[in-house]
Amino acid sequence: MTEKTRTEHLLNSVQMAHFVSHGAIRLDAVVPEELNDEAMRVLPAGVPPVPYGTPVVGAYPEGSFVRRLLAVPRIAGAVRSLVGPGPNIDHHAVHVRGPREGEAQPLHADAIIDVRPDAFDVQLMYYPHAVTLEMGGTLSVPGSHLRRTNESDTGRYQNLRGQDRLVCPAGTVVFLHHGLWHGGRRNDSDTPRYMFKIRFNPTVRQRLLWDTSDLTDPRVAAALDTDFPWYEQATGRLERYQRVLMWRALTGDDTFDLDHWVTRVSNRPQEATT
Ligand SMILES: O=C(O)CCC(=O)C(=O)O
Ligand SMILES: [Fe+2]
Repeated sequence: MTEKTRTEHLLNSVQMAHFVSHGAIRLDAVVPEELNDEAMRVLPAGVPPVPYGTPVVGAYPEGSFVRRLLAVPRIAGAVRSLVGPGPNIDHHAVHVRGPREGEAQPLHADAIIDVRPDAFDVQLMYYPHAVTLEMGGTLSVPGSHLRRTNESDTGRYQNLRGQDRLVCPAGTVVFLHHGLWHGGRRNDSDTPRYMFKIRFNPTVRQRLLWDTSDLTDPRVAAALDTDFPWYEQATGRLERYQRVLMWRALTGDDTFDLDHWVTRVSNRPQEATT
């Protein structure tokens, strides 16, 4: 085993394709109990902010709670697979949904319209305690991340078919594409719900950074082709089109396609007839 595989557990291509179609990947109960217990002592006091663009090593001292959280092999491997080595911190925050606070956050993306075709930010959301359906887990809409809406303009949408209301065991981490529509749900329980979020900015090209040994597995294309029940039929195709572009950027394979959607609209012969 190499040093890299001993300390990190990279995502595979099927998981990356899942991230590209869903806009998120969820790792259940990956944080050990001792660290979750420590989080419940540390997080209520908050984590002091750091300036935008601070490297991880500058943001969190060696041995600090957050550094040890990020060293959990499945977390380190997912961060490396999605944004690569040495990402910067965009911002972080401890999000608390207060007991019986009475309202939910409107559906939003943590971004204005972001049209980068070859880079994306990733948000880590860590839940140190178990989240029940009543406790105000994060709501998210799978497959919404490539739709290019502006921050909270989606706030008027309620109860989309296929939406995900997070219920999870302690120590669960969800990684979100920056464009995913989400929002903190209303907490109808008597317990505060904690979630620690870190947004990462990549500092390297996001290409083939994961365990690519299964790149040709047919489940990759199947995952990229996922349909979601809230999609309009035609716009659902546009989502697949966007995913093909994202997969091409991630792999460097400009021939990859799903049912010729991108190939067809890229065909612009330059040769004149003779
Ligand atoms: O608390 C949550 O579950 C989500 C928080 C969030 O999305 C935000 O504040 O931007
Ligand atoms: Fe948010």
